[in-house]
Amino acid sequence: MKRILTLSLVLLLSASCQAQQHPGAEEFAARAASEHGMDQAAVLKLLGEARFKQSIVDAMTRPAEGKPWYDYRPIFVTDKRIKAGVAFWREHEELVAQAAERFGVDPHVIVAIIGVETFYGRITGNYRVLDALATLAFYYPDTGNDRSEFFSKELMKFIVLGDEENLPLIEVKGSYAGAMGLGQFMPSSYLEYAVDLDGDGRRDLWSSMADVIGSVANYLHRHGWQYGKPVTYRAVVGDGADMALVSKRDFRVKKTVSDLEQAGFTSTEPVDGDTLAALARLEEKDGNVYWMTFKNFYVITRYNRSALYAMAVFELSEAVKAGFED
Ligand SMILES: [Ca+2]
Repeated sequence: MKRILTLSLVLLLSASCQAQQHPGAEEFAARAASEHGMDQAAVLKLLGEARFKQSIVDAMTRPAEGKPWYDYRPIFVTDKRIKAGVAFWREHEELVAQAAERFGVDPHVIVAIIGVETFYGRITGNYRVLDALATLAFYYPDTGNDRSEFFSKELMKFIVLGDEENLPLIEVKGSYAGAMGLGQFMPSSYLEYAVDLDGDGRRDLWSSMADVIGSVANYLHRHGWQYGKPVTYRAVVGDGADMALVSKRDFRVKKTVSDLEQAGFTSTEPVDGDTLAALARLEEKDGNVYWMTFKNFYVITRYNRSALYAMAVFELSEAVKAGFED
């Protein structure tokens, strides 16, 4: 299938603008043609509309996830965000219940993800997604961890998505990393996991609250959410515990709770010995705190691969749930 519809609009609009040539843009356009049957010249024109943004490079080199937990937590787990979460849930109670039931995901976690990502839709990002993805695909900063290929793939998916959902590619706004809408979906996730819950034939993660809530629920579901199961419990660390078992970035559950007990880590809450778990360490002001993390914690890290992120979602979800049930 030729993807010309959306791109032809770009050709018209770009006639009056100064096109920018990016390193690697030619190869990208050639790949778009060979792999996706896109019009190579139109893709090159589109890329010519993308602007390099130093502010995007700067944001990428100082992510919030570089902070210790005691500085990260106050950004996301606040009274204001908890109260707004309860209000959001009450306002959209039927949709949240519908999505929770359909996808088998705990409702308070859906609410908390939207709360952490965009403050329930108040902050969805002011960068043009085209600028964000092109900057990170073609000018990725030298951080010792080159993710330009990841962003190049996302840029390609963004163009595919534009065609599928009829998005105005040179206007769409998002985060500095190119995440879009109330749930901050990257283009690949949008294509793969977004759902049309309100049934109007489009997947709209900006203005359809049904689609937003359904898509977040589906994302968690597809990554293996276990309804009603715990996310994480505090762990007590015994003398001589095997600290090598504490994960830094990979929270896949590989050990049983019994294994971890034998290695010196005990859950503060009762949990079956054959439950699969991992271990996380979070830095409090007066020292490290350890958590036994379960499959659902890992699923939250599919949204953002950071223990800080998953813990913020977990704490916010618990507080919102307590407020909602109050
Ligand atoms: Ca829809």
